[in-house]
Amino acid sequence: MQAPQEILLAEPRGFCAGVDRAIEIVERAIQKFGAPIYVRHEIVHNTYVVNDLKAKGAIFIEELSDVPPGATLVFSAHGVSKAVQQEAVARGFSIFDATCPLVTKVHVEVAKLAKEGYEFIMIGHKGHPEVEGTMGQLDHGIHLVEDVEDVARVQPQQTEKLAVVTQTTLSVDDAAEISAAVRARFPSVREPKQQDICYATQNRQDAVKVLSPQVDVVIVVGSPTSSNSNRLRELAAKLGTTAYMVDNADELQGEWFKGLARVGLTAGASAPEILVQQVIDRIKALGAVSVRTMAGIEETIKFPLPKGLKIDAATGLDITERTPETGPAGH
Ligand code: 10E
Ligand code: SF4
Repeated sequence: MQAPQEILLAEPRGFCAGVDRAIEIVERAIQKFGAPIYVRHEIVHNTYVVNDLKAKGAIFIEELSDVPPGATLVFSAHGVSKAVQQEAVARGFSIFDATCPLVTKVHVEVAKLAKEGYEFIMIGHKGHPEVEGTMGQLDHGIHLVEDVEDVARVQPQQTEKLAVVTQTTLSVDDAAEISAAVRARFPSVREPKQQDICYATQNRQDAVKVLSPQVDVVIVVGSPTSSNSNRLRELAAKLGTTAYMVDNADELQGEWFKGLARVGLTAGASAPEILVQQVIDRIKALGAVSVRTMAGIEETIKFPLPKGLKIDAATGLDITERTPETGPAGH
């Protein structure tokens, strides 16, 4: 059987600005305040990232009752509900909020429209921490729909003031279909000016759309818990290309590549480039001879760090006061 000849790398792939920022927040908090730093939920859904931060002194917890008094606590990039935020403040932790600013933007929109009397339909995946965080911005009045069937079943109390919000990492195509069903059932529904699905999700899915028809198999680097990574694998499969998602190079199986001419490779927004390079090395060891990076959008977006963790680029010195914020920023 002929070995794979070429690896085609999707562009863009891997870390987004929100993930970069969230990891940097934990690393800087450890540097500045010393280990341990507590993190509510996996900072991002990636096994390598979480293990790396554990080794540096982070402790990941789900329940705030597992955080000792006086500790420093970081909220994960997926965001938290008002109840979690309030409990953390009440327990007196020093809090750094690593919620992606694009998730916070959705929270802010929900709070603003709720004040104007709106009820919400949220398109998202049940049980996902981002969905719990966004729905948890209000005590009531947000109805979750996961698919078109749910849209037919949803029962808002009124329909004059109804708005749609979404999880940021959905399949762009599925979300469009579900939004269309919402619009068909509730024609006056208010939709986000700019959709809630973020630039990184959109760009990585667009790249897979370009990549998939050019290759015989698509490998997505990402952890099983990562929603956006799962969507990339699903998308490639929907486009008719065999697709696998792997957490690391050890999960690759030689028979996936036997006799194939081209292997497509991408990575979810929470998957570090080091894992992509290890996957490339392994596929090369199986017989691939060359690597080519697709042409693609260059992402330049970068989010600022929270107060108390900013370091001057020129001097390396802390440029804000020493005390961490009491209460999360950006909410
Ligand atoms: O499961 P998700 O794709 O939401 O999260 P992730 O940690 O794999 O990637 C980063 C995306 C975030 C924080 C949600 N906007
Ligand atoms: Fe932010 Fe989008 Fe990255 Fe989520 S996937 S952390 S919303 S940039």
